[in-house]
Amino acid sequence: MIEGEAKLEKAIKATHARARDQKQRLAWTASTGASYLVDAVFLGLFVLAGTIPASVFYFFVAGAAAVCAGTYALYASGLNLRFRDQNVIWPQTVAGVALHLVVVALAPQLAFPVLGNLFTVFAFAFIWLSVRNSVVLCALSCLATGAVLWASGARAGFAAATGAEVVLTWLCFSAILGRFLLLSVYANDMRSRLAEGRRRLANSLEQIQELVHYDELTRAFNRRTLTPRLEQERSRAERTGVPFSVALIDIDHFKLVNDTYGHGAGDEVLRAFAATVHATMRDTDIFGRYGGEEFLLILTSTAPGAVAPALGRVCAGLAAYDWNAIAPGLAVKQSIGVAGFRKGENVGQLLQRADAALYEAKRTGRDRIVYSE
Ligand code: GH3
Ligand code: MG
Ligand code: MG
Repeated sequence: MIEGEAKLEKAIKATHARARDQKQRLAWTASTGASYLVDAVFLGLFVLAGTIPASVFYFFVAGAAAVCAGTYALYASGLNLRFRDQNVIWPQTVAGVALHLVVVALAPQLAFPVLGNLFTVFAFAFIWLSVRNSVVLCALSCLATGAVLWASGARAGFAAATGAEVVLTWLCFSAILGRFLLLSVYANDMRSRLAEGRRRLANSLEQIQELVHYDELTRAFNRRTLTPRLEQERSRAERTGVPFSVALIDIDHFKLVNDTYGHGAGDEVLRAFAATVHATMRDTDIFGRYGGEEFLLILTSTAPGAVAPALGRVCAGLAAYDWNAIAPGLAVKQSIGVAGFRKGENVGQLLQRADAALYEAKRTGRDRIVYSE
């Protein structure tokens, strides 16, 4: 994919994600509104029960409506996207705390249910605010609550003079609990989404690991994996004196396969070729795709003079494979260059000798194994 296209796709994805977030935020405003509505209903009932004056109710409804409308307007206009706090949590929380404390100041006889209700505001805020902002929120709220309670003095209470007030206060606490229950549902949902995200990340990581080590088409080791394995064999052989050999296997006239039967059939041949070598090679040997239609087989603990049985089994497997199943008339042959490790040489030199042997195999008619001198 060209760079411009990649950038465009990224921008489109970001736009979609932003739109989804904004939709989610608008939905939150609805639940904030519903929460304030419950509070307003309780205040209204306390007005009817004669506990507080109607002015407190009107003040609360006006304040809550202003907070909800302001937040909704910010989300709907997209202005919130210009802030660092895109969810506008901080202003909403400060407004919520202020609103509750003013109600306590105006109606201290309801101090405790209203202060209890404040914890629903805190609970939502703490999910989103940074630890620093949470500390600031706690400190400010403590100070402000202290001041309001100090000013309220002995009038601060929890409205339980009549049966109606007792029931209302009890319902008020139950409603607070109910909202914590909703919060728990939300936290659980968030936890399971996080777990899902973690699972997907682990899957992606597994895929990336696979891409790093294996060839995508044939699922054999790729060159990146083969090189350090070769180096490992070399240093082992150097240290212990146990020999090893390499066989470069190149499919003959593979270009012709592509040209005659199509690239898809060519891919299929590469897959079947690698799978057949895998099925017939020794478990202790190492095999991978070295490039295009060229494969490398590392024959561990085997001197070049002793590779014939192992290599013979691989060649017999390839000869027996039903290539016609891929395309009628298709026949696949290969040339192999073998070199045994010589003490003191490096991996590059070893491969060069195997490549020279492979070249010789091609030059002398293909479909054969040539051993490096
Ligand atoms: P030779 O016998 O001398 O090895 O001839 P050749 O045709 O096998 O070798 P050449 O190097 O001329 O062509 C190799 C071809 O392999 C060319 C390239 O398009 C094809 N090839 C490389 N990788 C792939 C692949 O992943 N899929 C397919 N279908 N073809 C591939
Ligand atoms: Mg070839
Ligand atoms: Mg080749």
